[in-house]
Amino acid sequence: MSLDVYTAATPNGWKITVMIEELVEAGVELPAVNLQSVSLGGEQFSPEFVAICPNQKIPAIVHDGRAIMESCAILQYLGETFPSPLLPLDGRRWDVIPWLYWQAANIGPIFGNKLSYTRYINDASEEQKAHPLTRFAKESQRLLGVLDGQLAQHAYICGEEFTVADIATWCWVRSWKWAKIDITRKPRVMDWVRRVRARPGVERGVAFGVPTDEVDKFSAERRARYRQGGASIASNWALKDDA
Ligand SMILES: N[C@@H](CCC(=O)N[C@@H](CS)C(=O)NCC(=O)O)C(=O)O
Repeated sequence: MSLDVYTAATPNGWKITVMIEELVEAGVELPAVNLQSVSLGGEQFSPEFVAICPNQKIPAIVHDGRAIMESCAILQYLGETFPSPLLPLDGRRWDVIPWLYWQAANIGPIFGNKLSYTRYINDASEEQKAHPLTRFAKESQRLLGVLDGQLAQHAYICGEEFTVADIATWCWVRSWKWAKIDITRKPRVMDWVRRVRARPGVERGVAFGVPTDEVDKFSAERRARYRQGGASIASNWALKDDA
């Protein structure tokens, strides 16, 4: 029985490759993992991919004949199917699950929108972008304050153990420079970003789809490629065609 992972080199995609590598680090025996790179230049709309992921976005997995979409649902599924400290299955589960939902409902959309307005949206004027940019920048800072509050109490978001909530949140917060979201005024958040990055499983997970010397940096060529791909996603050309 294999585990098929449909992903790409993006924050939501890396959540799953990091999770797989962290499960390996935790000593879990996984089935053969089959990583499939999905080109976000349009492959996400192909009938084959939509049959697996009706929402037309990576990541998605197929395990044991079951297709699952939504990165945080996948983290929960993998955490429950392959038990490890990454998702406790006793009462402490409820220390973690709300923070996984928090990431999915807050950090992902807000950081994602801040990134889109900062780097990708190219069919709106600076004036049109000003209000959403301010709103997403302010809300990002509020969310960083919430994260900081958790890290003031313990080493990781939900306690002293590294969990799926850290994986989900870190994969977005680590891209703070790319999204131009200043975390430098939050030393605890900065420390956590570095501490998580130093984990061998994380190191291997974020290397997916990226040249070895560009894991934490963007070359000019990769910046241009991301801008182009991101612009078509942020401006939703596929939906415009239907209008
Ligand atoms: N809520 C979804 C968001 C997934 C998502 O936005 N994926 C992006 C890449 S990070 C994507 O596939 N974009 C392609 C598109 O929007 O067409 C999740 O957490 O899985």
